Amino acid sequence: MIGIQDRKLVLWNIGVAYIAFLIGTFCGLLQVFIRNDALDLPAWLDYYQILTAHGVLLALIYTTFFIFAFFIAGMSKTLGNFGPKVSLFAWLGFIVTLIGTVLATIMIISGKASVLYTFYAPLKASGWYYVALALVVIGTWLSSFALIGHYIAWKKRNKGQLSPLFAFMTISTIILWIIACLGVVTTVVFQYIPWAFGWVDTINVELSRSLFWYFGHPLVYFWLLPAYIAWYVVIPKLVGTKVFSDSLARFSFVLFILFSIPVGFHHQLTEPGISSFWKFLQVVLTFMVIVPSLMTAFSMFATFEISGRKKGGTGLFGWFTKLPWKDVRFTSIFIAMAFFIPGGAGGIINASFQMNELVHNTLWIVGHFHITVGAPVAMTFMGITFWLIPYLTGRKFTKQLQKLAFIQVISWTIGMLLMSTSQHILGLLGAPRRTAYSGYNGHPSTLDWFSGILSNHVTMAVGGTILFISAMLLIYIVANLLFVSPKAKLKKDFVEFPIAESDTSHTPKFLENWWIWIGVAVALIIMAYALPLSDLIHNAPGSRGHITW
Ligand code: HAS
Repeated sequence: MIGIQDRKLVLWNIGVAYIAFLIGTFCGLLQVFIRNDALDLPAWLDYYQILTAHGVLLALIYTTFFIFAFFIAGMSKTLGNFGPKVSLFAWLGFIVTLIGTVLATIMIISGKASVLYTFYAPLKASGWYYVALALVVIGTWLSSFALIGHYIAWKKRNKGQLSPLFAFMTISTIILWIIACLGVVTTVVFQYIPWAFGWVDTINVELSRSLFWYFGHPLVYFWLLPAYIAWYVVIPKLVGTKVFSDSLARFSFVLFILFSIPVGFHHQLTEPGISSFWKFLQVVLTFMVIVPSLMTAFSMFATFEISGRKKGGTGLFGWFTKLPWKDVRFTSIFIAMAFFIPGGAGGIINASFQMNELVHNTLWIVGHFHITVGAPVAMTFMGITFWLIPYLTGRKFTKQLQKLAFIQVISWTIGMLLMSTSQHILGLLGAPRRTAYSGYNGHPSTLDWFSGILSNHVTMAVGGTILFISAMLLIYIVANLLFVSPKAKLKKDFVEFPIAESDTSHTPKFLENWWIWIGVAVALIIMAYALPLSDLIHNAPGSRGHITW
């Protein structure tokens, strides 16, 4: 069991994560009804306010607090309890991130920041909103430094040894995060804040977007990699086997450090001001960042097959039936993985230069991110929640709660399938994203888009409603695991922190030489970004701010 101080910190992070989840999913529910014309909002509240709150609270805040909860718990479990300095930094990080979150939420709710979670200029929010975003990033950096400090202390005590897989993966994700944040910090501090407070008149829009996406794409891997940690480290334990290959697992994370950053232009393929050459180069690098996900898929299938065969599964697929389907911690994550097959394929379509023309800025993209961050990542976090909270509180994950957890996971699956399928189809037909207005004044060809069995706003609304009910069930389970469920007394009732054995005897030591990977990553970033960014700095025009709401 990890120490009481570390446990408290993890529980606070989880608590804030689920408060953000509660408000964020409620905003999601409102949104599908507004798009369906089934709800009129009061005058002080509008669609873009709700959309911003939904995106920020779920995609940025829920994920960030949950991820740090998982990291802190795992690092404390695998490397030992935090020392006083590490604890101090981690608490400071938590508090600063929380202050940023509260300030950002106040700005959004008071109608001063309806700029969506990508806060594209020249839409202009209150300067305090950008200050809040900067605080969130600084807070995560403080927490990151705490974890790096803890890791360095362990390395000093264990000279020449490879760190445990969980710690290695956490540090890889943190390296990725720190390098990625440089882009958003630069644009927020040097462009948005001076512009929003009126110290300068205009903002270089294309530069700000490019710096945002320098950060925005690795951001999606900051969400995904903690889920992958659970897939690599927790899942083998739940299915009763070892990590399939320690070197493969570490190498896949190294590839994410290298290739997840110099690819941001694939979000800007339709934008003027960046030449096709640089877009093409970054599309090629995007195809490189698909490789570690394919390695992960391979590793997962191997893990399942080895485990199933060990339990007597025969024939080509006999092992499949031997997986622990009755264990909701496993089933939730398995469904998460299954979602990532179409989710990842959709990503490959988005990244394919020409096909991007068809899907960009349509509901297809909204479908894509719901079956990447909204299912593979979120459902893995749910699977983690079911054991992490009772592990920390010492409460029982009772049979009744397990049943509820199954209902929750299945309903999330159904809701997400309905909503995201509808979004994908509508997007292919041409329905736009980032807008409340989607009827084109009742033009016949537009009305036609919404007449399919799956491709209509009602399906989306039904899906959204099921998702909301599922989210409320999850909140009920979380509250029970935190405060209500009886304390475990017998050994069998204590919930464990599942960490699988990982054989490091064949793992090359250079995989943990971070300077090599940071060096290669920086070289790739310079290659992909130096010239186009310099061109934008010198040639892209500035724009005054617009407040359209
Ligand atoms: Fe993406 C847009 C390309 C992955 C999230 N993406 C977005 C946006 C978000 C997002 C939020 O190239 C919208 C941003 C905005 O607001 O404008 N994405 C990709 C590519 C990948 C990818 C190439 N995206 C993600 C992940 C996300 C995420 C992960 C969140 C966590 N995405 C794009 C592009 C755009 C984009 C363009 C811009 C589009 C535009 O025009 O605006 C790749 O990383 C995907 C690789 C994944 C795979 C899948 C591997 C499968 C695995 C599962 C194995 C399953 C098992 C279970 C073992 C190749 C690992 C077996 C089960 C059985 C049932 C058999």
